[in-house]
Amino acid sequence: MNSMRSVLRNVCLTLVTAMLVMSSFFLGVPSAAAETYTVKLGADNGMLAFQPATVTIKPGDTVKWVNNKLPPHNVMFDEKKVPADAVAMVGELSHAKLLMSPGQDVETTFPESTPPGEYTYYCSPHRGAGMVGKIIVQG
Ligand SMILES: [Cu+2]
Repeated sequence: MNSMRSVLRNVCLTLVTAMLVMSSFFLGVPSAAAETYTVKLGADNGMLAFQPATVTIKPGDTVKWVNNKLPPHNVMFDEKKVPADAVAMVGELSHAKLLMSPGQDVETTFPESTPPGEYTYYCSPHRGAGMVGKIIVQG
């Protein structure tokens, strides 16, 4: 009888330990998985535009720009059109190198510390033609 009790106690302890380990594992996983959004450089219809022109993301997400029509293009965040506390990040968010061939891509992962707000960017060769896009980072 005693040995039966101690076996039961051991089983209970093992179960409780397992549940604690599992719950701490689940707590460590971020609530929402990071996502990747794709933006085309040069619209399918041949317009000098980012497609889509506006993308809404959360900190931790990634934006991937894929060279499409009418290259060369690049991705330059405008330090005058990002949140004031994000001006120092403009360099690391941007991709100054021109993408020459269709299918080439660059991507930016917005760090968890990215201040929420609107981030306007442009393509250097086509800024005058209105090739401007926007990333909205949610809080
Ligand atoms: Cu361009």
